[in-house]
Amino acid sequence: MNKNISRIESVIKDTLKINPERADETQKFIDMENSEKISLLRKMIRIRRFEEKVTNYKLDGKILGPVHTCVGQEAVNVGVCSALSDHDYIVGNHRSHGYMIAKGAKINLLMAEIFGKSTGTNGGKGGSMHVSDISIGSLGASGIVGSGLPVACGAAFASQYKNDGKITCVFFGDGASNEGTFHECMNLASIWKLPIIFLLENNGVAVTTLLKGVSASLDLYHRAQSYGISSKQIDGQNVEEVYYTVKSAIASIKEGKGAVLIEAKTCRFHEHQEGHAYLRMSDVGYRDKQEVNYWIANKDPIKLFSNKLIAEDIIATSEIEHIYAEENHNIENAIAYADISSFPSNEDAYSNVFIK
Ligand SMILES: Cc1ncc(C[n+]2csc(CCOP(=O)(O)OP(=O)(O)O)c2C)c(N)n1
Repeated sequence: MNKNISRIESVIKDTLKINPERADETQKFIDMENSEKISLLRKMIRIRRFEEKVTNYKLDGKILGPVHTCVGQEAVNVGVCSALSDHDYIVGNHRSHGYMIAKGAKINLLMAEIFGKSTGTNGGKGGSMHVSDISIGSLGASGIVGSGLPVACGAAFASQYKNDGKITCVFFGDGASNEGTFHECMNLASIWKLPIIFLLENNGVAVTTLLKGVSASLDLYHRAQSYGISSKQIDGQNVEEVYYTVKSAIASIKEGKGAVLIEAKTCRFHEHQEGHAYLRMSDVGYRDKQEVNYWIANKDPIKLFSNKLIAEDIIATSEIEHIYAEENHNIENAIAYADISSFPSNEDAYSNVFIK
């Protein structure tokens, strides 16, 4: 038992170890309105409730195809997308529901897409791993690990070429940072000084492979330095730190200093993939319940931010409960919308295949 506890403590210490000497970006942007702070909290709650519902429906067999949720990682989604402008671009990966919601996706359409319905953001032909919506600047998502990086470099190059002032942010995990595309794209973005943010969500695990088993260093932001890209490691469970760091990165890119890499240390509370029979933490043994319970008790970004806002007298507990009730209601509506929508028709198989 004691041996197990010390193993868990050491995993926790390793996984969330963040450079304590990092510069505090929050000092540069201390003017955030209270209403904006509450909005950050609301968006995280929206994502959490959305993902919990999706998990239940997947486990009930009502959603076809793989589903990866971002429960525990909401502060990264919300901090980043709230710092970006509406016209900026994002490129996701297999775990993209949260980025979409944080960037302003309509949850009815997103839910319908995950249910594979024709009313979805992608006509029901994408499903959970391929959600995108050009109207909110979400360029695409893909289940091929590391494949978003070159797409994002292309978008950033187009913005640079057209001088349209837009910034592209690409989200990827620690697993993707071991793909060749990561290194190729970092080099390209550096020599072309592309207006791009590489947002590395380091949750310490890729499916069941612990980072510490495959990487000589648990600090991945150092990798950017070898490509001449400025980089920073931050606490991905602190939504304000994420927000301010991205604001600072945007300012630096707008000054013409080129690409930035941000490594947000974070934790995934759920399984890699909801309901996958062979990847359960308990069966595979890469993680156990005690460890996950530790994350939930101590590193839940919503609890941490709620407590901070309450302590600063910015919001009352009753108001937070009200936000939960409203978001629950909207998500129930989204489920009802997805449920009554129809699946794509046979003819739809031929639509949106070629550009006319
Ligand atoms: C090129 C490629 N290799 C392997 C896989 C199988 N796979 C799916 S998700 C995943 C892990 C990705 O880990 P990470 O990038 O850290 O993202 P996370 O799942 O932690 O969010 C892997 C290996 C894949 N989909 N594509």
